[in-house]
Amino acid sequence: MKKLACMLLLVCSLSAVAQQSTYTPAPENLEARKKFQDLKFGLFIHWGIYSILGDGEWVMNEKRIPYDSYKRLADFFNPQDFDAKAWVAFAKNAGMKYITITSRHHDGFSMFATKKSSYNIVDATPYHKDPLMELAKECQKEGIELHFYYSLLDWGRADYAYGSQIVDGKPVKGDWDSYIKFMKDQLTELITKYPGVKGIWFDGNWERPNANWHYDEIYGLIHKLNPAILVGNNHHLAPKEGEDFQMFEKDLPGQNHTGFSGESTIGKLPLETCETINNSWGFKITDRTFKSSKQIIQYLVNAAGHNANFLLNIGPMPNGKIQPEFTDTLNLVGAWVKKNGESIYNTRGAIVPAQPWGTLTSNGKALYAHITNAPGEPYIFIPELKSKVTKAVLLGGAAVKFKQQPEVLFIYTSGVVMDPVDTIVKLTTN
Ligand code: FHN
Repeated sequence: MKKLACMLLLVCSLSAVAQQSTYTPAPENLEARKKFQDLKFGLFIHWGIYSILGDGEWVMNEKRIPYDSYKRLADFFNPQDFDAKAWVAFAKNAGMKYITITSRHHDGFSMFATKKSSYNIVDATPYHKDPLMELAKECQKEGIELHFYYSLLDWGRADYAYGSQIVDGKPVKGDWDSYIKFMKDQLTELITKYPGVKGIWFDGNWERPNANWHYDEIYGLIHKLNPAILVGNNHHLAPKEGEDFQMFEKDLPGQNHTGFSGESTIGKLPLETCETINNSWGFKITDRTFKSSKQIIQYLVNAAGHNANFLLNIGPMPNGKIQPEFTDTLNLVGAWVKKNGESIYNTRGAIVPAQPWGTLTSNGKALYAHITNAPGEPYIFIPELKSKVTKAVLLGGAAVKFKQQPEVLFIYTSGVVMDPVDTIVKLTTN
């Protein structure tokens, strides 16, 4: 009897905790979500001391470099050519509206001036400067939004105890409470010291899926410090309480080519998908598998059609420069976005399912049919279209013939010179 009463008490107190952690986004957060969706295109940057080895950000783990040996890289990290102005100009020129940069990756090295660990770019490298502060200031000046990537996983810290078994939500070794506190302290620094931070991008949950990450406290703290900050977590699962956007890695929402996205049921939050410009997140000197401007533009278009932002990753070199192959490609992408931006920025997608010929985006009364695969027939059709179309033109060009039947719209493409990247037909609806 006594046991039953205790259990009931436990159940009641647990549900009280659950209720307390129910998250109601603040009005400024809802506003920030909308703005974030409008931005559509962002630059992801993976940069850390690993770039010295030119073998990606997992090099310590993959090459089994002992932590104490790996740490020596800090001594050689001196990115004299880092120029926040050049990076922000690079993003703007490509048509990107926000930057998400690694503040700390799985190697545990902090790329910012933190008081919570001496293993950071200011204290542990001959560079002695804080690139994230310079970037934050430049982003603010140039109207580019800034998000910080933050790794939950840490290969080196004793309190994280990488490799430890998880029992009752905690690693058996290490000191979980100390690690959670450390993260909260660093996040506080990132949010309170750096101007204009708009989002936190967590990663690494998947390494300890059964751990209690104390997200109620961590997300609660972030929103307490700044209710408008958008929290996202690359856990590859359905969104959790307290998150403000949902991300997909190397997959469009609903796809699962990577095997990561199987449990990522699409929620109601703003969506984002990230992809690499070659095949690496961090700088990899041997990786020449550069995506073409056409592939990148079509990924952006398809992401928008799936109602998602596109976060395109680059891994800058250890000297702080961006390799010329990336600049060349993104110059072309930028020129395309400049010309066709009205069909991407501020739009929403998921209007109809993806079609064999391409996808649709919308903005108010305008619909944009993006024909990225030339149709076999001299027409395309858009099914399930509820609104009445009154006009169809090539974006910035001549009229296009169309016929609307109940819930199906035919757009006739004979005589239309198809663009191998994206033929955009702008439809006006009433
Ligand atoms: O392990 C990381 C990887 O290094 C990179 O940061 C990507 C970016 O989405 N996320 C993890 C893999 O899911």
